[in-house]
Amino acid sequence: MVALAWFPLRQPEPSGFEADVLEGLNETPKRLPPKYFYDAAGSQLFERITALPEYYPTRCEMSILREHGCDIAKLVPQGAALIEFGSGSNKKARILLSAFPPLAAYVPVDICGEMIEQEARELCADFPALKVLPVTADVTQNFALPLPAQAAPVRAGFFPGSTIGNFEPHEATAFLRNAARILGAGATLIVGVDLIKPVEVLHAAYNDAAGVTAEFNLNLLKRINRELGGTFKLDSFEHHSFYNRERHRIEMHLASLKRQKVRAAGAIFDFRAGETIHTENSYKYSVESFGALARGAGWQPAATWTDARRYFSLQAFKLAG
Ligand code: AVJ
Repeated sequence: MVALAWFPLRQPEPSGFEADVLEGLNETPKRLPPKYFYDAAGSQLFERITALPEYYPTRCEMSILREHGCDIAKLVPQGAALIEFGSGSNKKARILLSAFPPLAAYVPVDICGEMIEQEARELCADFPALKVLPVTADVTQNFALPLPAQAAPVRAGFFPGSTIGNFEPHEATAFLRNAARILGAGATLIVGVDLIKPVEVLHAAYNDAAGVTAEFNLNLLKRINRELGGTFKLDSFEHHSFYNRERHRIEMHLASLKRQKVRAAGAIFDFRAGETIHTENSYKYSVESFGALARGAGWQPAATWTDARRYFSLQAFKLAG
C-alpha cells in the first residue's frame, strides 16, 4: 500500500515560470508576468523601493492605515479570520491587527514562501495570542484556506499595496470574484488602490534617482539566468518606464540596447535593437472607476479612505450575508 503523504499548509511551489517565460518571450511584443519579480532578491529590492523618496504608495497607504485603522476595524467583527492577499511584508497588517478585535486567525498568503514564513515568526512574537497561518500560494490561483480560517463565522480580506493594479481590469474582476468565493457570505474586503494623479509624480515613482526600480526590473533577467539557464547580459538591457495616459497605467519594459540572441529555458530568442520585454503594468484608478469594477464582481462599496493629497486609497467592500 502506498502511504499517503501529508501536505502541510504550504501549497506546491508555482511551477509555471519556465512555461510562462517560453510563452511570453515568443509573443510579439515580448512580455513576462510581473509576479516573477518576487524571488528572494526581488522581494528585498521591492522592500527597498517602498522606502524610496519618490515611491509614494507605501507611505500613503501606511498613513491611511494609521489614521483610519479604528474605522476600518469597525467593519470586521470579533472572531473573524483575516486573510491577507499578496502580503509580502506584514507591516501593514500589523497596524490593522493592533486596531482589530481578537481574530480567529491571520492568514498571510504570498507567492514568496521564504518571506512570509520569516515574517510570520516575527508576528507570532509580537501578537502571542494570534493564530498566524501563512500560506504560500499565487493569489490569482485557487487555494485552500487553513481550517481555522474556514471555520471562523466570517472572513475579512486585505489586499494592500495596489497589487491589484498589476492585473488587467478583467483580471482584477476575476480576482475579486475569486476572493468573494474564498471569503464567503458576509465577508469584508479592504483593497489598496493607487489613484490617477499628475504624470510627473507617477513617472518619478517608477524612475527613481537611485536606480532601485531599474535593478528590480533587471532582476527578472537575473532570475531567468539562474533558474532557467538564461544567457541575458544585464548590461545590454535597460529599464524603461512611462505612464500610458490612455490606459491609466504605468508600463515597465526591459529594452534591448542592441540586436542580440539570448538563450533561456532551452530556446533562443532574437532581440532587435530597442525591442522591449513588457514586464509590468501598474493600473491607476479613480475611486469611482474602481468601485464600479468591484461592483461588477459582486462587492458592495462600504467605505473609502484616502491620504490628504488623494494619491492613494483604501476601499472597503461587503459581500451580502
Ligand atoms: C507591488 C505592484 C504595487 O505597481 O507600484 C513598484 C510594483 N513596480 N515599482 C507597483 C512596483 C515598480 C508595485 N506593486
